[in-house]
Amino acid sequence: MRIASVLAAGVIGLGASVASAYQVDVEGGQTSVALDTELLEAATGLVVTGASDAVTIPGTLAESVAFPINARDAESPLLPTTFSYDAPELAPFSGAIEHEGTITFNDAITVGNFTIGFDGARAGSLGGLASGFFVASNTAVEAILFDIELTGATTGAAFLEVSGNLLVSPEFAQILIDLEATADDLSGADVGDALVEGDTGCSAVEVSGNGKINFGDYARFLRFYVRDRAEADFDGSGDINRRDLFGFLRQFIDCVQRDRWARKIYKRHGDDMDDDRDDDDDDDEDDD
Ligand SMILES: [Ca+2]
Ligand SMILES: [Ca+2]
Ligand SMILES: [Ca+2]
Repeated sequence: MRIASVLAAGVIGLGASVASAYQVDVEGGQTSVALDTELLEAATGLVVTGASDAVTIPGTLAESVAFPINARDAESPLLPTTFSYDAPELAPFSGAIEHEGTITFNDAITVGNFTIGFDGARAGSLGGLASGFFVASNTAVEAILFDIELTGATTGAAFLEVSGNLLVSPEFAQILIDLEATADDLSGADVGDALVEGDTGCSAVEVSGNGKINFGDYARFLRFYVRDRAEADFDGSGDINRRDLFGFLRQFIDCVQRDRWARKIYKRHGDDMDDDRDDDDDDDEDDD
């Protein structure tokens, strides 16, 4: 997926509502953050000394921690996630991805409950690297800490995966100078990586683990069901019965339709953008 074209379309889409594609809401998931702790310590003297209970260790990236993405009905003090996008592209998009969890530096500076948002005015700053997406802290330290340089984006009806470099924002650079952590302006320094793994409400039926909703998932669920295994308790009731099968089927069909519809629209628009998801629908090669 060409990131520049995604972004351009996203920026254009911010002001207009486009009704022709399938809107997908991010409902949960997690964002992994791998800070370059050696670089950070050498440049600023900052050392991570703690993390709150909500933080998952390790995260998906090597040497990372993960922050859960808040639900769309999250209640104060947490912020509700509002990010939506049109599948299978990431554009247009709107809203923000909100997280729970904090980390503390030097037993003194706590940042977290992060917002990943987008500000078109930031796009192209920091030597052209800033995508416009940023990471803001919503604790006592209330500031944009990082601009995100996108390094990858894979989207669909079933999932959202976005990766990027964490660049010290101009605001964070000033905070570090004010704290006398450094005398240098560190704006734009790449101090880590982030990986957003957004749950779009279809992950419950993506049981084969290949990121697509297709026949392999249905076949695998049926096998769980017939063999009466705990994985078939789709509604979480503790029993395995027809309600689980019907519940699965209903959501499975909804998610397959979303995915198909999104792909059709995508084809109709005649965009020849690289698509790593254009293989056939009954691809169930990982369904052993
Ligand atoms: Ca990096
Ligand atoms: Ca699958
Ligand atoms: Ca059940």
